[in-house]
Amino acid sequence: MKLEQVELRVVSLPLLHPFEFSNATITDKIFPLLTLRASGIEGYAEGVMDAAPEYREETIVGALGFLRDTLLPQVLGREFANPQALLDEMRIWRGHRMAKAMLEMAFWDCWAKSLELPLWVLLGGNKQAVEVGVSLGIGNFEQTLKDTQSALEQGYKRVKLKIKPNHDLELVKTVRQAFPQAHLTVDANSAYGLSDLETLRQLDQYHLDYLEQPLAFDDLLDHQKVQQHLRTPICLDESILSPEDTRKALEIGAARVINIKVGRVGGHLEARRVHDVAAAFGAPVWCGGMHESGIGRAHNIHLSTLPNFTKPGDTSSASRYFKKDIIQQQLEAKDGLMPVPQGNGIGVTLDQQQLKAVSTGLEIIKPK
Ligand code: OSB
Ligand code: MG
Repeated sequence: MKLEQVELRVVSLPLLHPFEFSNATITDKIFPLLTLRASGIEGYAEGVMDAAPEYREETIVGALGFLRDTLLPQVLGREFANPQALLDEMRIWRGHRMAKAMLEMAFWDCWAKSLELPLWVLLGGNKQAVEVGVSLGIGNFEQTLKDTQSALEQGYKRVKLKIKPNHDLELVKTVRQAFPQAHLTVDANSAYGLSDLETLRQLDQYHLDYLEQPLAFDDLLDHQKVQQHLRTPICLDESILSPEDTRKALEIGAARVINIKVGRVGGHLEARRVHDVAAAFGAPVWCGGMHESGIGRAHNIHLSTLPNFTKPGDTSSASRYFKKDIIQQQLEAKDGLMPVPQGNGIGVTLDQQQLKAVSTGLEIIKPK
């Protein structure tokens, strides 16, 4: 496919409810959207980096600069036979996985459309719908109990609670008592250290499916030290940027479950390799979320059709997040199952009018 042109813009979608996690509170989902035109076909992807580096190091301005000044000048105007050829070209640059993922994912969308196949078929998936759960932000106990009940009534397969020091054991105890049979997990977004081992051990009594990212975003070794003392499996999110990270984490026993975010690890090829490495270790994976719009959500759903995605993902109904999405279709789960869009490529199309209303800074980048 010949890479002809890229459009970059920044989209700002107000969230229906502010979302608090251990390190930040998000009120609007702000993200860069990339439109690729390759061999006359348009493909789409969104970046999962935020305006500020509160999750990992990458930021929106950093990604736009890297794409505009470094990556795109090198690849625009050239032919790439498949996503691997494009990935090989990007290998010389360190890091910037979220930014690289934007181009790689849009390329997959174009490539699948050119082959007249849905993305999930090309990726090698085997499901028409994927199991999903919800991620609840930090709030008061009463609200969390209400939201848990409502999610379970709607059939969501798992409820994840955000925790932080002093907002942990009492919360989990309360929710567990109210819902003795529910699949519950917690996510600390790196809020704890080794000195919190006793608190983390106390979580064992609430039979959580897993404990997500308790320690530093860039650590594996201390996770291994904590995992040794826990019955509850640790699931790594922030710490896993690559298939190599996955191998190392599973080899030393730093985790037993892996959260895959296609944007965080650098695109679908890398995400599939993370999936394959985890499968080789017998470790389940699931698809994380970053409050994506319909474009990123559709990519996530397609990826989740791979066979080792055996735990429910965070790609719940778009209507839980936004009043109005930027796509024409509605990505809504029913009984905890999210249908996989069946058109070619990612199978969703932009609502141009809504996109215009919520985006700024359109840049059109062509070959030099
Ligand atoms: O750690 O999984 C996370 C949202 C933003 C940044 C990080 C995380 C999250 C979520 C929400 O947990 C997942 C979602 O509902 O999209
Ligand atoms: Mg997480």
